[in-house]
Amino acid sequence: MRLTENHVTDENLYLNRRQFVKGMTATGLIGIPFIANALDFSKNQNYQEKLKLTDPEHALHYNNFYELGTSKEDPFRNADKLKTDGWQVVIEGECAKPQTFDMDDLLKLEQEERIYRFRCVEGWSMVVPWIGFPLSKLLSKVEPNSKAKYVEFISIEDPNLPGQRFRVLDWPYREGLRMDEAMHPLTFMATGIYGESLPNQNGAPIRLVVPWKYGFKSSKSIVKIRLVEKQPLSSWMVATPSEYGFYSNVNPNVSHPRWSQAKERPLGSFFKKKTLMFNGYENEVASLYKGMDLKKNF
Ligand SMILES: Nc1nc2c(c(=O)[nH]1)N[C@H]1C(S)=C(S)[C@@H](COP(=O)(O)O)O[C@H]1N2
Ligand SMILES: [Mo]
Repeated sequence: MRLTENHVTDENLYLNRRQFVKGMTATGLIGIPFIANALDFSKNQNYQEKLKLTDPEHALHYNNFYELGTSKEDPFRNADKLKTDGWQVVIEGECAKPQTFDMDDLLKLEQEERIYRFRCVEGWSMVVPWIGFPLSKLLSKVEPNSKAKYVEFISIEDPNLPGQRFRVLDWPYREGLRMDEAMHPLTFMATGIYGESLPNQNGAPIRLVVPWKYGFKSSKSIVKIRLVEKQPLSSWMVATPSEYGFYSNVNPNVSHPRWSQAKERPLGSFFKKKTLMFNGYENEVASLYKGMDLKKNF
């Protein structure tokens, strides 16, 4: 399965259907289950940029989560197929104190809210308030050693996930970051969104958010984090090597092989706007890539 431009333009179709569903709710025919548990968190004042937030109606129903299906509404529709009870995150590899964390342990870390821009490689974008903690806080608990040059993220694998019955990707979903990217203060582990626990379709119970990279780098439903010496291969690099490189930093000057990345359409808007270098986080992250050719190192 390869991404097509249909994925970019099918939102209108989806919107019409949502309007219909909304209408039915108003007449009391069906209810849309909304997200359940409130989280304890504080707003991190350093990340409260005054950006127009995406309507949750879009961010919670127009998703990419191929484990739950490849159409935009599949993850919401199949959300109950993802079982998050007893979830654990294993951290292993090049570190002094490999550990397995229960979700309770992770929720005991101080939870903060941050408003971030998010840009999918397909050309849509959103602005959402995530809740969670910086990945660096978690990684420092296992004490990475000097061989830990990269971090690999492994998502859930479960034969009951409808999307994993098909080999649209080499399961489980895998992504990676360089160690300095992983330890960057912007790199975030999200446990919630819009003030509530993450809904399944957005990657419950815990996902990565790397706001200066295309959305596919932000792995959902993570079960394992490995500290490794060599650059890991991501599922997308295996599936479509000509399209996806390891870095995948948002860059309006480097086109996707089949479309321009100069503009993006915020979910819920009919108009496109210019895409910003590093998705607007250039001041924070450009120094990570000093001396690198950003056209070659897509
Ligand atoms: N495990 C997993 N993580 C994933 C994906 C996926 O299919 N599986 N899709 C990625 C892509 S392409 C995007 S754009 C974002 C979408 O996140 P959202 O649905 O919360 O907006 O999740 C990313 N993380
Ligand atoms: Mo994406």
